[in-house]
Amino acid sequence: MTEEKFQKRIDAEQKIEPKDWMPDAYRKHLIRQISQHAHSEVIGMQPEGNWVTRAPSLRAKMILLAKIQDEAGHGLYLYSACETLGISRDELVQQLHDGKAKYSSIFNYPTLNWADMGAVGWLVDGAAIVNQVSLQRTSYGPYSRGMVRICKEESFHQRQGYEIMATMAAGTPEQKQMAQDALNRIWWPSIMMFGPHDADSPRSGNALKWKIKRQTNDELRQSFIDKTVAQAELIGLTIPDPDLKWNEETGHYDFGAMDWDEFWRVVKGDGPCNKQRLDHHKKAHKEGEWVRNAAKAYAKKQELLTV
Ligand code: BYC
Repeated sequence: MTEEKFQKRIDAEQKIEPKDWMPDAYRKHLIRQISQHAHSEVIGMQPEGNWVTRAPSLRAKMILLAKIQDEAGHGLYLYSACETLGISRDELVQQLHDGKAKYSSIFNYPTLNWADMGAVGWLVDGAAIVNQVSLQRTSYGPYSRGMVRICKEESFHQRQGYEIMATMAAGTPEQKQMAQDALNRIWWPSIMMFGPHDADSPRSGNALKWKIKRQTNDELRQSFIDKTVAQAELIGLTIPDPDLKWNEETGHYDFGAMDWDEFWRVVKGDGPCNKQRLDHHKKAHKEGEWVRNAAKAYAKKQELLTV
């Protein structure tokens, strides 16, 4: 098949499946994006795992644990989708450990107190949903199907966070202040999750042409901001952006400038927790080696028993 025919299939909204012919650049683009997405799900367990033992009630602890387990599951769906493109899980993890594969910038910020669990669920999962709802229509079949399943779970995560924020905002003045402080710290990093502005996004051209991405970084960021402002107002919290203003003409909120120096510093490895996150992943991966070996040995035994 030629690239022209491939593009015709994309333009006709046909899904591309693992055994279909695809240009090498399409395959590579997907491996990069899906693996970054998978690594984000798994590294994203760390800032939340930090608060499991200090959750303020048994109910809160159970919900947080379930959420973190869901993130591990999302990582697994995504690694599996990525493996259908002809790369192994081992290679993907190695790329993460060697610093060759990225993961979302947001997870390089610390979670300092319980209110941060609220802000992460509300804003980080909220931003992730906006992106992932759009990715449900991505052109690669296994990625698209993974997204459908992930989105169903992610909407519970967003509510878990919003419930924490609403409860704290309606609590004592100190609790409300903690919720506001978490919003102040996590707001800007969460809107940076959508990536650079469209004009500075080198990957967007091909991603949109191949319908891997269905909307641009700026379109998705705007949609998230438009949805989230009213949610903050409802619980009496203030988005920390003095330039945030409803624009009658465009029908969207205008918002202030993001600190792109900070964004690129974090993306390139120099955020507050980059080293900690990666070191922890390497340690956990090494310590889990015996579990992987045992699982492989068990699978092998079952295979021998069935022949
Ligand atoms: N962080 O040309 P661009 C979650 C990189 S986890 C780090 O716009 P693209 C969750 C980008 O990779 C949410 N790096 O790229 C889990 C590229 O570098 P390379 C994760 C970023 O791919 C637990 C360069 O900057 N979601 O849901 O068109 C708990 C230029 O960017 C970031 C996904 O991964 C960033 N924020 O657009 C709670 C969704 N932004 O690779 C929640 C899938 C940009 O050329 N991914 N870069 O060296 C995407 O939708 C797109 O890949 C992005 C970036 C919008 C992230």
